[in-house]
Amino acid sequence: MRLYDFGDSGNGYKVRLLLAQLGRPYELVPIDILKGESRTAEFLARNPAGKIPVLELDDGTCLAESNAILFHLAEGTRFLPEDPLDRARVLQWMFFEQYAHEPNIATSRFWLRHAERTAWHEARLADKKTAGEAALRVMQEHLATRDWFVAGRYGIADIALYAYTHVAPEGGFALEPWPAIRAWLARVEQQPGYVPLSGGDPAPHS
Ligand SMILES: N[C@@H](CCC(=O)N[C@@H](CS)C(=O)NCC(=O)O)C(=O)O
Repeated sequence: MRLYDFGDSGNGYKVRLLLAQLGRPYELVPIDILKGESRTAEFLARNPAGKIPVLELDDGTCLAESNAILFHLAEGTRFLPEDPLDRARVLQWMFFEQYAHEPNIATSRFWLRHAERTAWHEARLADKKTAGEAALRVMQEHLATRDWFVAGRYGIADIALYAYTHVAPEGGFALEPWPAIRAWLARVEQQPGYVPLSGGDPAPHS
């Protein structure tokens, strides 16, 4: 199994975290998205959308979209419930992550870390701040009365949302106003097999 990935990507990190927690070996193939390596003909043959992460199975089949990869890898494991309604709730939170959270929090983080800051970016950062904070509010309210997103246990909905929430300050989103989120981040980091996004220890959240 091979994972085509970019080290600073939270979308790629979701997959790395689950693979570590599953104890599944894989070959990491670094793709430098800042140098256009996700847009070469060779890479587009693996994912026509030109985005990492891409998981290549041992038979050469490729699967893209971080949350689809999580769903596939988690099948039959403790990270994905069996109950049909719970599985739909996992999808509910992963679609929320892709629609309400990632386009605001992850994109702001990417622009602040890697992109040139133009007036165009500044205007959009302001809109993304409002929308990203709305997403954090939804998470805070859900977690105010629960330890985990779905079915009372840690799973791929938590992994999908953890990836960009724990680095939200790098996108200009303070976590101080959200105590239930900070407590949940700390719980995620105590899970067996947890690995950080990059080499060092995660920042404390509480
Ligand atoms: N919805 C996709 C988003 C993937 C994505 O945005 N990947 C970024 C890095 S985080 C990328 O590959 N960008 C390179 C490019 O667009 O050329 C997922 O969840 O996997």
